[in-house]
Amino acid sequence: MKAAVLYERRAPMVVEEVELKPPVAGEVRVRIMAAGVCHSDYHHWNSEYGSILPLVLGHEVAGVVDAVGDGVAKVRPGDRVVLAFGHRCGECFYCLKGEPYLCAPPADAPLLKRFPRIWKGDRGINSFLAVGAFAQYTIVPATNVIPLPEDVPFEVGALVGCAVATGFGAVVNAAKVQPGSTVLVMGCGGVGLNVIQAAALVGAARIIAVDIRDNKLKYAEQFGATHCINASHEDVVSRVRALTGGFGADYAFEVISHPKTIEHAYESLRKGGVAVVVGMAPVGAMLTLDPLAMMRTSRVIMGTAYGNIRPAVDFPRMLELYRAGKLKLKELVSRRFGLTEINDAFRALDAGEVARGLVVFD
Ligand code: COD
Ligand code: ZN
Repeated sequence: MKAAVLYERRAPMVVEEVELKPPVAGEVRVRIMAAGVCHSDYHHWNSEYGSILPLVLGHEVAGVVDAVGDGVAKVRPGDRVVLAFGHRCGECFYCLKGEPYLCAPPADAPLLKRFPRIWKGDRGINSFLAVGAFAQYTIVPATNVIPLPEDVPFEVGALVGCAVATGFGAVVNAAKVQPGSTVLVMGCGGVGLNVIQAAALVGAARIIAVDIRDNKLKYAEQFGATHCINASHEDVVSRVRALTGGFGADYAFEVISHPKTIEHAYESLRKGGVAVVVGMAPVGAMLTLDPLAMMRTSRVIMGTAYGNIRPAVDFPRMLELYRAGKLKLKELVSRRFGLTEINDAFRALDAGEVARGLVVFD
């Protein structure tokens, strides 16, 4: 198959012919139809987060089942599917507790020993987040495969795999935003726009969107923001105070990945408010928070990994919300790229040109 391989950080990915090992027991091979380009892919292309090169990036995918390993009854070749990324061993403390987004399999777990699945001659190539979606095919455990209804386009399905899951999950599963709330959303990219539309869906009264780009704030309004702040020339904390009569926001989501903007999110809260860290800050970054004020104001700061998503439970409900016209997902797709244009797709993401760019396959 063809895959886009990252051999060196910050260097262009190389689209080339590679070999994919066949699926073993419990696994599914999927022909990829659409793969979103997410800022986490960009982070791992750009910075040292511990991923080992060479690597095929991409983790937001929908496609068609192409082959199944022994013992897989859940899907058959020809089925349309959305993929969840990462591991869900089903046996660790967190999986048993219903928090599979925190899955911590033992180091010798078979599901970790599956890699590398992609080879170039005698050199193994890793698959980002156990998916590696910037390729014609991927192999994943059957537990990470969720059926995609016939009437939902592959592009929409792909977005459900990360941007929607992470944004919607942050609001609904992690923060559990209450109707009538004032919600601050910092960063209006593919994930942030889903935080905004999920907040609108659960009945937030005021949604204050922050970005440094006016085109992103336009998108934010289309997805339900009631107020916009351009942080390139406005002070976020004082603007939020002014917009809320000095009170502050009930919830503040940081969907950018900077320690400074996490601090601003926290400082924009009312007493008892909740700041939610969605973005992955650089390794080793630290926050400066006033612990005395934290105690006196009963404020909360929490993290959320992958929107605290349980794919088997949450993907179908997000797909149903799309089918019911309650989640705008087609509107997120602002540009399509072929696999050979992958480096341009990364440039467009970094330049802030797209709500979501997608790599599409014939
Ligand atoms: N102030 C305000 N907005 C800013 C600033 C700033 N200083 N800097 C950048 N922005 C804006 C950009 O203009 C852009 O609109 C937005 O922030 C970022 O959007 P995208 O589209 O580039 O990125 P997303 O939405 O794909 O991803 C953002 C995340 C923060 C989710 C991502 O970077 C991340 O950290 N993901 C890990 C979290 C996680 O759970 N991941 C699951 C798999 S992604
Ligand atoms: Zn992602």
